Amino acid sequence: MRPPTRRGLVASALALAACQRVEPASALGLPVPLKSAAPFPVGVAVQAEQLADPLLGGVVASQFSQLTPEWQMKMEYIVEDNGALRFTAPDAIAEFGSRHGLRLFGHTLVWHEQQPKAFVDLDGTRFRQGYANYIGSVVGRYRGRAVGWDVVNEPVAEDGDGWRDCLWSERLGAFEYMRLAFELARAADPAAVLLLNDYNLEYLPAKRTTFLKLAEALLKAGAPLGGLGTQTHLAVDLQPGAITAAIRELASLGLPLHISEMDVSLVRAKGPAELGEEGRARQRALYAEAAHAFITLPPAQRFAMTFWGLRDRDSWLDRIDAADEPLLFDDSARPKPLLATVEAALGT
Ligand code: 9MR
Repeated sequence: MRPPTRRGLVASALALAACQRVEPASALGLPVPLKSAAPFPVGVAVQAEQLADPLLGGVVASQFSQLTPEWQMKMEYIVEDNGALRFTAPDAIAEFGSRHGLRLFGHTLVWHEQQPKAFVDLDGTRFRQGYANYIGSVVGRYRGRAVGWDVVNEPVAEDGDGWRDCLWSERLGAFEYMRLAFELARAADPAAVLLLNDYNLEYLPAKRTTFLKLAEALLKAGAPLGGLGTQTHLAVDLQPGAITAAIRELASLGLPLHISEMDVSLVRAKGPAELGEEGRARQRALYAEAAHAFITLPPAQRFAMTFWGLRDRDSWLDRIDAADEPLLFDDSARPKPLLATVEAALGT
């Protein structure tokens, strides 16, 4: 769960958001905006307090066309210990998106890692009712504003041997908790695109196969599954061609795809530390391969390509190892050469 210190930061940042303004892209010395270079939505993971900062808000509004709340639309933020729901930060993110013409993408309704106390304490019927209330309330609140949702996040076991056990599967059934989540989300917002999202799909072909079989089973059961999310958290030792193979295979069901959380770690590679020029060259190549694989999909299958944070210092990877530089913008929110690499791979 989130340490209280970070939660505490949000309230003061949100107060700032009320008088927020954004800097024009030209004032930041930015190249062609990324969102103009891509013929599909380009997303970024954000936190409300970042958007309240004029510099960061300006870069986000000028470069991107879609927002994913990095953690403030998860149960860890929304569900209070007494079961009350709070929406201050996600509302601020949604409001920023409306004001600046960016799409909002909801992340994430049901995730094995998030098991709030308020749910653990509920017994049988009340658990199911609480589940329905949660999904209905959250999706319903952003009805007409969120273009889509990660309905179930990371359901597949790493070795591809079935699905993960979690509070939701134990109380509602291993398949039923997922099917039901899609049904409830559809009832709360008939227009939102509802996705199944998972990670390591380019590293682990067996996991990918199980993920696709799960998607097929959901469709067969009548679940309103509208797209597949492949998180694309990479390290620079990923073999060339692996992303392309994954994207092609995931596209084989014909559903829209979301590269939903892309970053490329320099330091998580399994070999020796890759902070040198060779690691950076591999990082550029992986970003280029992902952009190229995505743009060569049929247009109707390009839901969006989302980067998991703006600045390197914002990244979850930097909290693990501050030497990492996984994103497209440096610690001062200046575009790195990687941004031009991505734009070149998109054909601009
Ligand atoms: O980057 C997110 C980090 O700030 C949060 O503390 C964490 C828990 O909410 O989630 C991180 O994002 C994860 C995403 O929601 C699901 N895929 C893996 C991401 C990185 O851990």
